[in-house]
Amino acid sequence: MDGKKMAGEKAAELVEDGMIVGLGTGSTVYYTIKKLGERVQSGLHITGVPTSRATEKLARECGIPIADLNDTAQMDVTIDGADEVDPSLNGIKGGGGALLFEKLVAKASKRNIWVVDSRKMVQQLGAFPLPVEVVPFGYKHLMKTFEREGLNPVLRMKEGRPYVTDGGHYIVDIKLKSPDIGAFGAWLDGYTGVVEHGLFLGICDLVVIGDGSKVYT
Ligand code: ABF
Repeated sequence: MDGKKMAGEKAAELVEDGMIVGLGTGSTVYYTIKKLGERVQSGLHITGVPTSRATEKLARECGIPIADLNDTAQMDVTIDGADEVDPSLNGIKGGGGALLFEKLVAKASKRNIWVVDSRKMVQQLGAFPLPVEVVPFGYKHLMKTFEREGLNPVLRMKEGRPYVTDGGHYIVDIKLKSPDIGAFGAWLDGYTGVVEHGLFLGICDLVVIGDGSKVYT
């Protein structure tokens, strides 16, 4: 069986009646949302807070009641995907382009669960390029700075144009060079024009890993 499907469906079992659930973005949490939709059809009462337009569309198609983050004080649990996860449960997210809204929902959640297939588990973050969400105005100046730092910045494109996030920003993928990921994240946070980055540090509480034959947590 597909490890993504295993992990996604297993995490859906952790949702209890009456919960407010942050709904992540991507092809693994897709299975979580589908399974939650089935449970809603069988009588589960939850409210979903989506992290992207794509997830909102999927959740509505699955019959999951939706609320906006601004109308929600706190999520009981948020279930999301990730691109890389290290042994400390720090991760890189944003390969799907939803990192800003994902981090906003995650930081407003009592508990964060990531669903991944086993290939996402790494000893050290950085093989996956780090997504950095930037303001389009003057982004070329920021890219020049990243180039000077040897970070190999690449503007994310879609259909021949710069990819535009749900928040209206661009994404620049860079090389995570520093072994001190905390300091690197703080350095990025300090740059005018950087809206958010895909280092999710100290956020994840539990990873559900599907390896095709079984699920690990
Ligand atoms: C999303 O899930 C993104 O942050 C991350 O890039 C993606 C992983 O996608 P998938 O589950 O499709 O591999 O949260």
